[in-house]
Amino acid sequence: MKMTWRWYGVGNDDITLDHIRQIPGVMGAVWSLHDKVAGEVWEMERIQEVADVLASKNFSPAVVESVNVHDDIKMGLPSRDHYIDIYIDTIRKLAKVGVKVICYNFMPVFDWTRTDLYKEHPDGSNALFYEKALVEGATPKSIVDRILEGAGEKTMPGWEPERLSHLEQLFEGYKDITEDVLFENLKYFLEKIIPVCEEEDVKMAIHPDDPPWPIFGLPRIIRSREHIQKFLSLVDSPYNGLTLCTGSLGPNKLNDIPSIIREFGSRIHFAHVRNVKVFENGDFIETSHRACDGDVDIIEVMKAYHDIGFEGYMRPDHGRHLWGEEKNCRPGYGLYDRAMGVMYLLGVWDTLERGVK
Ligand code: DNO
Ligand code: MN
Repeated sequence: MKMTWRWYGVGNDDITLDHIRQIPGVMGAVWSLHDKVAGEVWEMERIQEVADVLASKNFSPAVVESVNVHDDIKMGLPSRDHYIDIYIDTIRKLAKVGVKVICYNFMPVFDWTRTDLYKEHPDGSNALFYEKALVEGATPKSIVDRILEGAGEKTMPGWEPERLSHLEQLFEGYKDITEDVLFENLKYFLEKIIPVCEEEDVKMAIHPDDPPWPIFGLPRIIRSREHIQKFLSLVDSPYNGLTLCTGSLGPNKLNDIPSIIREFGSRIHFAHVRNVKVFENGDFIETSHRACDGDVDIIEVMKAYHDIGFEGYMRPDHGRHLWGEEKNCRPGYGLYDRAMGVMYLLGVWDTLERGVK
């Protein structure tokens, strides 16, 4: 297992590579060109620039999260071929600097969705929170406004104000897209890109839907064991793989994550590990990584990875915001709780490595 850390880039992240270097065991920085909107060309110079900065601090550039997929591809519009060509161009360029895994998602309109970015825990820390009834009774626009207002000046991947300002058009475009159609459109995309990935030795790793249920009538197709199985059979190649995110599958307690890891382990290229506490009414809040703090049994998750001999990349996913850091950090991406998360995950892993059961 190779431990990594999501980093937003020079001038775009208060947490520097020098900070990250001091967290034990982190060998790679998970990066992206965050100013690029879906469908834009990634220039080789920009890619090389990041790779050089990472190399200068001894970090591997092997994982990119995300290269976002244009909505025309998800909707299956005629213009999708143009955007797929651009995607292929990006895969080839990324391969040149040693990228081995690309994390992406296929969620219509919204990436992760929450109702509060800074919900307080009883201990005074705060974290991302989802109030189910609020989303069910709300309009998409009111949730977008709520999130963007909560974020203030902070930019967040998946919540680009520019793209979301066309909300009505986006919803109009998705009105006939059922789960089956979305699967078809994903298959079309994969059939074009996976042969290129095989040539370039870059593995695609789809991120599950967060939360793991349809919202605002939009289909969501990567949210359970059955969905994952169907997804993997769309194109049966090791290059068509998964980012297994425990915090995204976790809010549905029917998802048995350790058994999903054991079943599909050889197709998991990137592991996102985080914990969530799920309430009886369906609300959930993000917690520390510790198993007993939430409903995802992180120790069993790590055992499953250890048992299958997982050699892919892993990172702590969202953490709580501690000691006032929410004033500056990107929601979910503070330093302290994620650093503690790394230590917790490595603590479990190192213990398993010693053969202690
Ligand atoms: C939440 C995050 C996601 C992820 C994107 C990848 O769990 O890991 O927002 O970055 O879905 O495309
Ligand atoms: Mn994740």
